[in-house]
Amino acid sequence: PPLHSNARCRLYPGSDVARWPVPNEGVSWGSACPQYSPVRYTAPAVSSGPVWADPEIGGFCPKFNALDNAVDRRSHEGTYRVENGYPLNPHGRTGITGRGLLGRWGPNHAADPIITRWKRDSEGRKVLHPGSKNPILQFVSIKRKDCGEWAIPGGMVDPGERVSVTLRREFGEEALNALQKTKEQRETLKQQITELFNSPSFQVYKGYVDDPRNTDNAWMETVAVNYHDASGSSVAQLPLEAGDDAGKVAWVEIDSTLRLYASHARFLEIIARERGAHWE
Ligand code: RP5
Ligand code: MG
Ligand code: MG
Repeated sequence: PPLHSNARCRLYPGSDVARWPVPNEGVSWGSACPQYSPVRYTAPAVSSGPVWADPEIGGFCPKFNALDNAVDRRSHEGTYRVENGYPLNPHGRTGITGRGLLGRWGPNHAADPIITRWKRDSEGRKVLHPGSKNPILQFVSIKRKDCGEWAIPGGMVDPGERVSVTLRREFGEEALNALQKTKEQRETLKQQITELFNSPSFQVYKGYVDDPRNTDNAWMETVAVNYHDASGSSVAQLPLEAGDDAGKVAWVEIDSTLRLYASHARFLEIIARERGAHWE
């Protein structure tokens, strides 16, 4: 994988804290970086102790690289190092220690549902790209409220939650505004998406995410899964409505010019190639 770069963005998201500038040669923990003096930062939203966040390390000794009660502290990338009680980012230095905006020490697990359909003309025929002659895929994209970037409607896996449940729940919350619906409306939405979410899916990626919130001691990991509405008859017909941490939602065409949050564009490239769709 390429060296993480969002995880070395100059200003930490939602703050005016500047990361210590880690040069490419200094990213790996294995390379010497004698001048390295990262800034310690944990956002007030985390240090104030909400239910989704761990306490400070000291009195609190989480079981790293293990299932710690309901909190999964195992990494998709294998065993990570723990130094003086603090877990180390498996992709190297970020210029910040502490947790920043992330609640968990070590891996913070998310799930990314990638819902796709073919672009069709008014007669229902697949539209081919004039250059590549390949059919064009579209995916459900949301505009994140926190940074304004377009992204996959993903979210955090709750303690003990099955990833298959997180995928559905986050799609419902961010792309269908399920949290603002009545119980009856939610039931209907659930029935409408069940068929697609139960149909054969394709696991696109599992592992580290190059997220701007990552620190030396806390980082994002995800499982990204593609659900494809091949006939265009199920989710393709649903009324999209942004909700929760999404400000907007839309079907967006997939191609190599996409600029998305974190490493999300890489996931779409994998899907486009796998499905023989237009990419570049
Ligand atoms: C990214 O952050 C993941 O790929 C996922 O899309 C997202 C989860 O965080 P929140 O949307 O809950 O902020 O790293
Ligand atoms: Mg969410
Ligand atoms: Mg989200």
